Amino acid sequence: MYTKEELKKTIVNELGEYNLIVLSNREPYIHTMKEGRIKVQRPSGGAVTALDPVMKACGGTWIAHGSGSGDRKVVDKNNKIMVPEGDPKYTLKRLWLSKEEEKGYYYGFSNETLWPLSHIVYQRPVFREEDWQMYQKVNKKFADAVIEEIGRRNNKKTLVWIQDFQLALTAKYIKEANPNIICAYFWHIPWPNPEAFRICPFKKEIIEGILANDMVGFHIRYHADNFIETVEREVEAKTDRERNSLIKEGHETLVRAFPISVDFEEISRQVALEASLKRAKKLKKDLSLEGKIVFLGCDRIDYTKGIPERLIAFDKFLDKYPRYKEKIVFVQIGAVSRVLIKAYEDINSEINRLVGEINWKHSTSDWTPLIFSKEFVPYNDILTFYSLADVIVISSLHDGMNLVAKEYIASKNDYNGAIILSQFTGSARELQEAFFINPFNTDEFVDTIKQVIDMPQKEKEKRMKILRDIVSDNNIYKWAATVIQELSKFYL
Ligand code: GDG
Repeated sequence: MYTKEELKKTIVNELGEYNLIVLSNREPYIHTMKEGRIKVQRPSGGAVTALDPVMKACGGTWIAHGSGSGDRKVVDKNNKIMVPEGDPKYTLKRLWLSKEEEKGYYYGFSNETLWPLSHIVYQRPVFREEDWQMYQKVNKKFADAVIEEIGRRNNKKTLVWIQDFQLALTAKYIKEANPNIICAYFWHIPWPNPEAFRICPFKKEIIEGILANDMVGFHIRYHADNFIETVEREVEAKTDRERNSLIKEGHETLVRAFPISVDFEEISRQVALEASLKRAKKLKKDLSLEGKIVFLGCDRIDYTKGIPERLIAFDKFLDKYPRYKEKIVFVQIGAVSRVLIKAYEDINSEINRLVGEINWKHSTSDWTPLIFSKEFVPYNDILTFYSLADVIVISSLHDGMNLVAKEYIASKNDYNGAIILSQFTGSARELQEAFFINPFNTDEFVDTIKQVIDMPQKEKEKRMKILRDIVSDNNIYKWAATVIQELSKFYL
């Protein structure tokens, strides 16, 4: 297993005198005001889950949008705070956005344009000129924050590691201000095929923004290849097949696949703690899960995650195999997100409606088949839910990687668990011992639920053992080290 100590060594060896700055829209810690007191929370979302352990291991500065109601109260005059609280390991520098900026850049262009454009789930992207203007403005604001930060650092060499689709143009603005800064970019969601991307009115500017980076990473080769094909069709650039890079106006961008992961060891350790075992017992009792087969869904509530599809499959399963009534419970947890957007309001109502209908149809006086909580769940409790669930169901219609699958595997110290996994997730490429489904195919989904229940325990354990070896060998520290090593080979 690749350890955080090894990552630290890699950073010292490869990054040497470089400063590391991470940029992302979402911050890793949010301070909120509740009843006059400040509380700190780790928000839901894949990029934060993956990068927080990396930053804890290697230090540096993380610049992100300060979105919490208590965020301004706790930062110093440079908008900085050391995190995590109690055991500070790196600097979080917050930048502030007006309501207008957030509306156009985040809700509008990021989540109503780029998100549906990149996920092939038949949700029509919205193209609004005013959102695009705001997206450019805020991307520039992030770049300015980097330049301001570097100004204070006496010209030390800097590597800026930019995260995700909200910041596609930032490298361009950084390079305009200082071409010596090395920029690496990681796109956390799928890159669609060129036919899907070509409808975007701002496609050339987006591609050119991304090509300002020195390296661009995707989760899987398929997304990287889609990106290369898109560039070849849309702008004038040369492809170097040997180096797997794109050259535009003399500037080279390496294109790589780096499958992201989780902190396997830490999750494994957390779920084994006495407190966690106690919490699991209590949760089972409180939710009447004792003696039941527990199926779990855990997602940020999003229309890409295939939540209605899994509820419908569960409903059909109970229709087809009524003998499982009262023996099985499906628990769906995970926080609502992007609530101001109509498509998210719609998916929330659809899930509420389905849960109501399915429970009404199948429940008995002492059994409710579906438990649905859309409240934000503290991360420790998420891990506890994983540890007690017999099966996790991941039915994304399209997903860059999906970290829930890997978190679940890391939590199964006793090998007692199974994964139903959509073939349209990035993680499906690695997790070959999962039970695969096409979430659009309800009958196959129902049969897979049955197959998992029927599979002998020994066989399930064998599969889980293989899955655990895969995730522990390819943990988040190895992911980060591979990115740094690849950059260092060419640029540092
Ligand atoms: C994007 C890409 C890619 C969920 N609800 C709560 C909560 N979560 C946590 C989970 C997990 C994370 O959020 C979700 O990560 P995913 O990877 O499953 O999905 P996205 O948020 O869509 O992430 C995805 C990822 O970026 C990384 O590159 O894998 O494909 O879409 O860690 O545990 N956490 C807490 N409360 C919740 O209610 N604390």
